[in-house]
Amino acid sequence: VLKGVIFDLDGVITDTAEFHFRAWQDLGEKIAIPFDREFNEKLKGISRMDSLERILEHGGKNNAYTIEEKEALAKEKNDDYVELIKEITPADILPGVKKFLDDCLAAGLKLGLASASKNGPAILENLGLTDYFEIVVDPASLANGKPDPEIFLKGAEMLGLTPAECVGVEDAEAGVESINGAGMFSVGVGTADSMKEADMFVENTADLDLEAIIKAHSG
Ligand code: B16
Ligand code: MG
Repeated sequence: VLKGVIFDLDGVITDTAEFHFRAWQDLGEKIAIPFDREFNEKLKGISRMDSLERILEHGGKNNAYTIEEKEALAKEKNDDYVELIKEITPADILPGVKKFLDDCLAAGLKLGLASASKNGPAILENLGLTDYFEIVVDPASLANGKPDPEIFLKGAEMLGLTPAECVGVEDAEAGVESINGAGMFSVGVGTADSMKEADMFVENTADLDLEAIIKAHSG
């Protein structure tokens, strides 16, 4: 029986991908590693430090910086990003998400957040959604980021539920892999191709339908 829903944040509840993209691109220009939107797709759901590693590898500069220098670069990107997300308001909640969250609560489901973002709580606050979530997994508490299952396993544990009693909602391939690895039913938001590993998918958040999900989960 479905008792909980664990959500990814970026790309599912709100679209901060554009802000991440702008902040990483600014940093990329400073260190002479240009990249486009297509490359940016590979950074979705990936932690801050792992994202930086991927960018450096993309520019053939994996060994160009010390750990301290990398930490300074990651901080520079985050300072930039934190400024950008101050603009977020409840109007930035993705289509249909508010209704879906209300439907979940009305059905007595517990809600959790499993975002790789250390800025998750601040973003929920700006969106006016803090009170919807019983728990937020602290990504700093994890040994391994997505695609490792740890974040979704921890979310279920914090809700006091088994993975089988939860569904996970994700827009990133690394995120779907994480949900599946946790032994949880995965709901993808994206194209048929990018969400081919998900147990079910919708193309748009507006199509998230709790009844359909409950049916498929008990399937
Ligand atoms: P921060 P999600 C992820 O969030 C983003 O998709 C990814 O682009 C970002 O690098 C990561 O959070 C870390 O974010 O730098 O704010 O800690 O999709 O897992 O909600
Ligand atoms: Mg995401």
